[in-house]
Amino acid sequence: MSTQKVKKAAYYKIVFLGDRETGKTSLIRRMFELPFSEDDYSPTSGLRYENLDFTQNEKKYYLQFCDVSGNSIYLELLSSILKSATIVLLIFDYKNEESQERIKQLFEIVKDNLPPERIFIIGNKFEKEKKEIPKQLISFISKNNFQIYPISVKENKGIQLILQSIIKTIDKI
Ligand SMILES: Nc1nc2c(ncn2[C@@H]2O[C@H](COP(=O)(O)OP(=O)(O)OP(=O)(O)O)[C@@H](O)[C@H]2O)c(=O)[nH]1
Ligand SMILES: [Mg+2]
Repeated sequence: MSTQKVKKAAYYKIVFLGDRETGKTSLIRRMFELPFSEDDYSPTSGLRYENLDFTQNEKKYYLQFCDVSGNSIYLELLSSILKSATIVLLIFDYKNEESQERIKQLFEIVKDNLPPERIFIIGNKFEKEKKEIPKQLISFISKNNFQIYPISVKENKGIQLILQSIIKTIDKI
């Protein structure tokens, strides 16, 4: 009797972090091409994992999205969540200064686990904003040489660029 071993593909873990209501779950839903809904906010409790498999240029990518509640009680879990992370998305809300302060705190934890090129700074709810770096973040962005990805999950803007940057980063691993 012969047994055939099927090699399981490795998933790259992409962690979504940010304050409550910054739009992490909505962003993941968009990446799955699910419709956006502005009215029914239901906070994520703890962690949720969603796997996204797709093919680009005949190459298969297996992504495991880890959607982390923005409630700060879950911060204790962060170091274990980050252990096997490939990329971390730090998400803030252009309309909410507290959420901008929060990504600076999160970065202090994330930077011990990942190099800067694996940390993406995402500004959501970029709708009628001017194309400026929020003043809370000016020195943080320049000190660390980051770029901001301005997106609007609502208007479906900027999301493809994030996916392309995830792929580019994975291709270099
Ligand atoms: N105007 C606007 N609202 C958005 C956008 N993205 C998300 N929202 C709204 O913001 C609220 C919070 O969205 P969620 O995706 O649940 O936020 P979250 O970051 O997952 O929140 P937690 O799970 O509590 O951490 C919802 O009412 C969304 O409809 C956006 O691009 N523009
Ligand atoms: Mg959520």
